[in-house]
Amino acid sequence: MRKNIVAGNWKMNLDYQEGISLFSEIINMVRDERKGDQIAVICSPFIHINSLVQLSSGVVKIGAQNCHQNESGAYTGEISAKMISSTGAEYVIIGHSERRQYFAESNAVLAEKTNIALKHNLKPIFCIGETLDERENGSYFHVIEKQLEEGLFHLSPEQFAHVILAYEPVWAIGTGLTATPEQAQDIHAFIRNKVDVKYGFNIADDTSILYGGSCNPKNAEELFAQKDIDGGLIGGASLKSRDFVDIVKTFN
Ligand code: 3PY
Repeated sequence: MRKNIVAGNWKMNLDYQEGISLFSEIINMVRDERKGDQIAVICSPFIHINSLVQLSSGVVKIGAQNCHQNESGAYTGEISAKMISSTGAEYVIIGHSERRQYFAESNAVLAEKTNIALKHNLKPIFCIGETLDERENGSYFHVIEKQLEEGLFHLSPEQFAHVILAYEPVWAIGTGLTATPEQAQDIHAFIRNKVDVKYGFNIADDTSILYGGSCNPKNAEELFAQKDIDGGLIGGASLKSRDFVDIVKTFN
């Protein structure tokens, strides 16, 4: 069954105390106000993860924002999927456009990160999306297809069934610009169709495809009302408890 998911991406924000305090607000509000069976996830910096898992009592799920592609070893400063999983976290964002852009993460590396995340029972939230240039020169369908084929389509159907997709147009990240609901639906339908061709109708129909890119309480309702949009990956608005929980409640 396809799930509605709202995942916050705190990025590199909030020191330890600030993170705990924001999460405590979020969890109380989600507990009191959520009515449906939508899933709320917070993907925090690594330093918070263990404490958030302890506080969450499963009401809000916890994820990381990245993992290394190797099992373990001499990679100073890196964090492995096994380490993340050992805290009780259940999700990991893979291939956010900021990682692709600032850390030169290629589709090939992201494919390896996906493999190791799945091996350690983390659900990848795999991000795809085009830049402004690619949107303007009309190559965006091709770019997204390539990201899917090179990053994910080596997976078996059983593995792919654990993947959550997030369409994040790069031109809408942190810019205040948002894809219109029609633009987003167009791409989400295209993505679901590619998954259908590769893995068949049932897996495609069950895959949650989230929209990300300046999603906020004002635009979430219209975006999430689209047939192929199953929730959001939320940047700035996840740093405000009221805004984040209002987005979660869009599915009430
Ligand atoms: C944004 O909304 O800015 C995001 O990058 C969400 O991941």
